[in-house]
Amino acid sequence: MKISKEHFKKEYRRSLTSLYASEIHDLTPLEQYITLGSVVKDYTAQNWMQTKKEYQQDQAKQVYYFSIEFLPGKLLKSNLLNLGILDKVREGLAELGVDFAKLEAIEADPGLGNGGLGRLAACFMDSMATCDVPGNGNGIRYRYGLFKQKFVNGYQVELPDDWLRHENVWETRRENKAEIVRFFGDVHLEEDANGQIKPVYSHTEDILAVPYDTAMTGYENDTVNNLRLWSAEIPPSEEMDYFSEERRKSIHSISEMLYPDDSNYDGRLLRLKQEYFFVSAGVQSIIRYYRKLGVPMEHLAEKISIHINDTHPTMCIPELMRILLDEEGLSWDAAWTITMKTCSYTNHTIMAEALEKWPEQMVSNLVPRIYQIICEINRRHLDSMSPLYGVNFTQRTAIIQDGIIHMAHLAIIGSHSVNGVAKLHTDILKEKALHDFYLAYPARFNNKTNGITHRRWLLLSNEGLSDLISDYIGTEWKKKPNELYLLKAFKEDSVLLEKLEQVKFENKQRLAAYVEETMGIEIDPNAVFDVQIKRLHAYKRQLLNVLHILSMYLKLKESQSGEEIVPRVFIFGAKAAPSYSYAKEIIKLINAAADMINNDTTIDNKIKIVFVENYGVTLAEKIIPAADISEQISLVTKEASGTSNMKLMLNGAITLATLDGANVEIRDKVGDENMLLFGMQDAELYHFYDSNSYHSHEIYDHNPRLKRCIDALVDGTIPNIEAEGREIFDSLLKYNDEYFVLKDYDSYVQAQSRIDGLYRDRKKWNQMSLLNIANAGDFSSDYTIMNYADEIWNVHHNKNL
Ligand code: 26W
Repeated sequence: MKISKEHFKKEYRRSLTSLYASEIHDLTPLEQYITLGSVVKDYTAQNWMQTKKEYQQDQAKQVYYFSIEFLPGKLLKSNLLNLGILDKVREGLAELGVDFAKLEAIEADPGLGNGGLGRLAACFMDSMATCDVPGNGNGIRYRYGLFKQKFVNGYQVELPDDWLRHENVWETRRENKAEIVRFFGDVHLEEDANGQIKPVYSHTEDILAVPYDTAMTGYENDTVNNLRLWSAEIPPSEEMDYFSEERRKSIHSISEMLYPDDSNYDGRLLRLKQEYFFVSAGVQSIIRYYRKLGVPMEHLAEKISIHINDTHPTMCIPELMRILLDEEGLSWDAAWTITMKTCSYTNHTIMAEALEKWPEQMVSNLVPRIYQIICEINRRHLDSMSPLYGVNFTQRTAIIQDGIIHMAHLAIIGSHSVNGVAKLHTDILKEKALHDFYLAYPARFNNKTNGITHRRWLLLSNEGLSDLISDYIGTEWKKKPNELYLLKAFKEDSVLLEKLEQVKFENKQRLAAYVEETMGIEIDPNAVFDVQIKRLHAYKRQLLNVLHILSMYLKLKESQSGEEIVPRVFIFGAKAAPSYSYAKEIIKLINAAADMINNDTTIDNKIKIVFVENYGVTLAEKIIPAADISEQISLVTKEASGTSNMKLMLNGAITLATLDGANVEIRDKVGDENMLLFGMQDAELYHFYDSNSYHSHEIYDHNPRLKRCIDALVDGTIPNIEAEGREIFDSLLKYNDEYFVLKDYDSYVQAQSRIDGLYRDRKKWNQMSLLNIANAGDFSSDYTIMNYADEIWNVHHNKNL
């Protein structure tokens, strides 16, 4: 779709006239933004309809990506980039006297996710559209997204994220595609007129699920896929008669807010309701579409692929069985075969506390028919497995155990594919976490290492670097990201290396301006920007990072030798789940350390700590291009993959990492010499677990430098952390340091100490930076999605990559 600047300007004027019947300058920035949004939406509408029509006409196999979280980020700039009109629109608006950046700032960032899982789903939507994969996202349109984070006296405070207070220009309400979702009530099976066993429901509580669709534009192709987010509303049937406020509340509560836990299952009924709500609405709408194709139900798996993003959408399996059995009248075996061929599951974590285990009673009460079907799936699993593998094995893999329903077991038993999100993670699933299932279903297990969309995380958020790259290797890399590899040829090109340093410096200046403006902290763009941005979790070891900063600070203080260190700015971005008190204590510690160090005039600004508030997608786009060091310091085996590691690598940061998750594959690509590796490897950790021989206190007693900064937690060195310091001190020494912070401390400090020397050698540093960029193309989610399409979903994708 060729759109000229003049065409855009005409469209913009036409749109503001029809929307507001007034001149540009009489409009508020919000109105100017909404006008722009509606013009861009029009530009996508044609292709959106065309894409849908073609999929139906060609009866193309489609994939439905079920995820309880989506973190798309702001869509204005990415839609303009994908339409290929970003520069034209920016110039056109400027000529109309409108500042594009101002309008961009107004757009809400839909925080419909917690972290890695939700953002991955968004990167996948962008890549599916760009790779011409017939992909549909299916989730929940939360009225309130992930809480807004504020620091009050260094403590995290959560505020509601009212992201829909202004109109959301990108969504389209599809009332005519609404579905009814049934909860509670009784179900009994009865023989109907033609002898078929049919469930009869009574006293159910029905909810109207109304879909809101958002266009997912592909990059410079005419493909526009769909993200469908469901909203819970009062069913028309109930509109008329008496209606209690309480009932109204309970209906709306289903899509009211996102649960802010990102790796801690806490079995709330409302969460289970949310999971069945978007699953049932989604599967029913798929079957409604499929019936229109007029293809026998037996062939469903040839036309439809349902992907289960972690265990939260696992009820897709019994829900599809319900429809095939109860509405389509298929036999159990026929229905089961179709269901398994249609469904596939991705595991994103091995953390025990994150695995969903729902009380049988709660499930049977809320969704009785689904519960009946889960029981039958479990019974048949036990029947078929015990003769082959014996009772113990079968018991361990059972879905229902001691009144608990293990959702991961149901997801695996009901899917034809089970994948991990990085090589090490998938090996751990096979050898440890899901070993029994791997023995029973080896062919189902496969690895799909995560990826990121290089369009948002480089083209959009780091235009300086993108332009520099294109100056040297052309623009093919934009569509073929592994062409970034061509940059290797320039590693001795000092002009390029200097320009690379300049681009990084300008990004750091921009971030420094933002930090000054929003936090009043002055940071030096010549300093090393050392970045750790991810959810606050003990296994991600933000504590190890701050303990090193403390020891660096204390060393600086004590060695009045004015030791010449390269100035450091340690940048943290992290939200803690509101109920995760330990994580909130670490936030307080980091902020208290920041207050102390940032205001210590004796260290000549050599060290600064900047803990940015309300970290999310939009802030990540500001921080990542300015990063020199990427902190990926989780305890080995705990981080399934990580994706910020890939984003920071793509923007030229040097990765300081344990050999955990996808850090291993980053090392495989760029080489040890272009990273900073430290810490235990998985075998050593398993030895500690098996021998139960880890005693953190011993390390504390024999390492004075470490002891000094751990004591600083409780000896008043750091003001205002009495309670938190004690808690953290005890977690390390009294409760034996669950995440081996003390064990990895020395090698971490050692790796950190290499940074000064490397950073001072600007040519060396810039070469390392260039080689990281050159090797990051392979982590584009375009390749990840093509692997899913070829090896799991068996759906079309374009071959030009
Ligand atoms: C039940 C509460 C809950 C909510 C979310 C449990 C678990 C989750 C997610 C699975 C946690 C998550 O986001 N995991 C992250 O997924 C990323 C994408 O695959 C990985 O890169 C991260 O390593 C993993 O921690």
